[in-house]
Amino acid sequence: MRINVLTIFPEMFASPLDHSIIGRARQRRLLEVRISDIRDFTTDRHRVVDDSPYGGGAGMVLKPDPLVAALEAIQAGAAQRAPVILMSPQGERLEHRRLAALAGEHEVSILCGHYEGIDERVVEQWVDLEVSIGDYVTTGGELPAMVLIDALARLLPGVVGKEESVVQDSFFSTIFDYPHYTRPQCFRGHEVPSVLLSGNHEAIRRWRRKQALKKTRQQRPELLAQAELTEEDVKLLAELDAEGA
Ligand code: 4GX
Repeated sequence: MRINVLTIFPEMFASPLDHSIIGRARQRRLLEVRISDIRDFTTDRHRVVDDSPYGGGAGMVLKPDPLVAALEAIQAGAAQRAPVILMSPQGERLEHRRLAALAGEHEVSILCGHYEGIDERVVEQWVDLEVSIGDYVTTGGELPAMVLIDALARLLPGVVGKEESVVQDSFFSTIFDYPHYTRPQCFRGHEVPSVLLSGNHEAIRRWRRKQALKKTRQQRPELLAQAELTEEDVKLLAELDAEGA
């Protein structure tokens, strides 16, 4: 998959996309990230990318001309036009379902806004989808874009190893993962739950499922309400109730 990024801070993308799973995916050509500096598409002497809003008011707005010139440069020579995504607090909240759909695209372009935002004519005429990473405000669209790229990349075939993809599956369904423990067996007086040392795989499986249900109900009861529960799940939840958990 190819991801084009349009930004006024291209340097911000260097480190986060160079390491770990995403860095490896890029080396292996499973993912290609192309960063465009919007400033390179200005035509004035001072390379100005922003201007004050018509109608007055605080802050600045990204000018439409360099933005659209950058989009056209990306689209030049492309077989089809890749969907254009704007990172914005006014966008649809990013969720797994949307990521799974986007993972099926050959190419997408991500626009990183700044200040009060971008000229609305660009949103109306050139943007296909507005995406928000949550109901809070970041200082720019770059970190939200990197969140989108990271979460999208791990859904591409071959990016996450086989072992991890099983864990990934547990996030597809709407119940949380179970808690994990590693050595030492006793850490600062806190023991690993004894069932995990028992060697009884059936007891371990059941305990993990119960803990996953407990955590989900505590943190996100609405996820549990949507989940498809098995007969065993219902039994485990009743046990948790009886324990007062
Ligand atoms: N999820 N921000 C973008 C500027 C802006 C405003 C309006 C376009 C339209 C954010 C988020 C986010 C702050 C990035 C405002 N750009 N982006 N920026 N939450 O808060 O994605």
